[in-house]
Amino acid sequence: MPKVLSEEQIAFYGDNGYLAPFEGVSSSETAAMCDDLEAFERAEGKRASEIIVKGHLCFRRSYEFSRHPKILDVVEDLIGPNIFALSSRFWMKPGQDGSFVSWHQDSAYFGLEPNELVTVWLALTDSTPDNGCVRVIPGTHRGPAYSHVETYDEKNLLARGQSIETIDDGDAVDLILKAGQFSCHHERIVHGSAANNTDAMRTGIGIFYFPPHVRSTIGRRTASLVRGVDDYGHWDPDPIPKQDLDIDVYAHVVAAGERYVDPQFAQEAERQASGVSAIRLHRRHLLPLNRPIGHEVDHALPPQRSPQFHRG
Ligand SMILES: O=C(O)CCC(=O)C(=O)O
Repeated sequence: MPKVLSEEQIAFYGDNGYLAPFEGVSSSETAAMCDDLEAFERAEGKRASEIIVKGHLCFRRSYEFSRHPKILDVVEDLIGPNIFALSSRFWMKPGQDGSFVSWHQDSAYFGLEPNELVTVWLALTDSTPDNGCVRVIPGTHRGPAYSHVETYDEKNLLARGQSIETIDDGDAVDLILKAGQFSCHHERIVHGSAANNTDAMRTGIGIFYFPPHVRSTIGRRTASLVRGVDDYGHWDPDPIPKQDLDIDVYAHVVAAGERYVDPQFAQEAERQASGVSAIRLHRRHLLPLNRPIGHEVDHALPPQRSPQFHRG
């Protein structure tokens, strides 16, 4: 018996690979999270989107979001009562700067088997076609694992600019969300987003959930059990942040981010995900991003400092 979704919604997700919109967190919580991110950017001199993995462990508020009952109730109806959070990413798209996300499948890079992960994309600002909301191509989660080219395009927000070069996007659907609402999409659905043509930042957090029987195909890794029990033991526990930018937790996040962009790790993920139809690699150097920070905030961050993240 589903908790919050109707049988029709569950069937729609099975057929189409996405569902939206759902009411998630309040507008005061989304505004406070945006303030946290702006404070981080001001203090660190880099974008919060450079935290390419496990952003939910970096701030108390994002940690609470990752365990929010309204979010987990929907996820539970899609993948069952026992739920791990693998990772998360702040997706910040400044107004008029041309950033975009190319068509891709998350499954090509997550190194998971079977592919049952659900991404929750929680809007921290309104997310619309004008400011480059997430777009999905319905039903593609039931199709093939596509070949991805790694472009490392500076304007592509993906860690490697991974792109499906040829895809019919005539049926693409915009996932339009108000701040505080969220969408869900399947690990294998083809999705992306266009540039932000407004003057304001578009921000969301994508949180990646999977059931405990899912294994890592790229060695032992960590994840956070956010609901239920783990009867499989495939995953080691992530640390729990006691405060924003908790120094030990942050070091764990940095190490996981470095592993994520490590070429050997990446190649193994690609090999596992795509089998013999290898992903073509067009690698450039993995340089930290040195773009100017767009806006400033007044309040200070906790005193801890962080090591550098690679570019997300
Ligand atoms: O935020 C975006 O524009 C893209 C998000 C995305 O690719 C994802 O959540 O997997």
